[in-house]
Amino acid sequence: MPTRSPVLVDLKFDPQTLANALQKAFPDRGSINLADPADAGVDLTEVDYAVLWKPEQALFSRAPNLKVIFSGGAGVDHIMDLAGLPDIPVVRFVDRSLTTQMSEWVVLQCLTHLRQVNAYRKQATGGVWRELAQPEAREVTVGVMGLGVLGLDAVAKLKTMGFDVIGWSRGKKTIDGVMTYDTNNLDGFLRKTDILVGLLPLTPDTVGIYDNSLFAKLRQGGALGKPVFINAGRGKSQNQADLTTALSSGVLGGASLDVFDIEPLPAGDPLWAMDNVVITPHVAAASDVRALFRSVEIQIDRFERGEALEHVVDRATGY
Ligand code: NDP
Ligand code: OXD
Repeated sequence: MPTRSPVLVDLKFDPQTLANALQKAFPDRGSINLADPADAGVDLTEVDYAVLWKPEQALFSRAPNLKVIFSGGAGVDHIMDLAGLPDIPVVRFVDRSLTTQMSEWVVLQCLTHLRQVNAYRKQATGGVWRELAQPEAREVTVGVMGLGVLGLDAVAKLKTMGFDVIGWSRGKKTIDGVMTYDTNNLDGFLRKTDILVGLLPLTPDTVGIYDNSLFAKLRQGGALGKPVFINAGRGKSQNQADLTTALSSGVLGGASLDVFDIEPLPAGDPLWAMDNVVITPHVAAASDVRALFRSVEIQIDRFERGEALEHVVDRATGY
């Protein structure tokens, strides 16, 4: 029986969690963990498969015979930008738990702005007992940009909470009870949107897409008064200077941000001090590394049986 190639693992995750998960992963082929000093200098020339999250830059010259690359997360921008990326399948991580976590975060942020959690927190610090105007979820239109695995689940859960939900994607989608738009009618979508949720991948087409002109087209005077921006896609899709100006000038009434153009968000960034902004440190949906390795095992088995891999990135669109 031919020897099976070990799986190369270069994941910038918590090293202990990674080491624990690798004890039971890939029992029939083993692994090479670049986070383990004992594996750091190992010869990678015969390795077929790699699981990567923000890998080392020189990886592809060290591992020139890879057959498939698996992303450690749903996003693949950390791989697609790498110099020397070989022309082999790149597979996204699609997972129930990751999807569920993202929808929890999105629904939490929409409810936070709907129920004015920031304003009540500010009142509470001053000992103020005052009721604020309270629209119902159905009076608020949430516009979701990106109707992929994560966007579709978020749409379904926002609808369960009673929000009026609309969606925008590159290709037109049909979703029961949801008005959908494609790239031919971004403005029509924005004009109806009170809370904008960003769940787009980072690609050449989506860099800086959330900018001044986009924020200016969101609906003013809706049930929340001013529009709100929520982003858990990628930080480089937001023009952060424009976003900061839109928040301070009142074009936007608030924001919830999990992703930033520079991460960690630098100390002293004006966004930290804005009381209408919720900041989380890129944690909306974290990969469960055990589930990741199980999924990689299943996909390798498919590949070696000659079946098609699932969730392969389209090189032309970059996601
Ligand atoms: P998918 O690939 O399943 O979906 C992407 C969606 O974006 C699709 O609906 C696609 O349109 C749309 N899209 C892509 N490019 C454009 C464009 N130029 N114009 C309009 N629509 C576009 O991705 P996922 O839903 O799985 O994940 C989305 C992103 O979320 C990831 O790429 C990652 O960056 C981010 N993420 C963030 C996490 C966090 O913790 N903050 C965790 C996990 C993911 P179409 O349907 O027509 O193809
Ligand atoms: C992902 C992420 O892409 O965590 O999975 O950002």
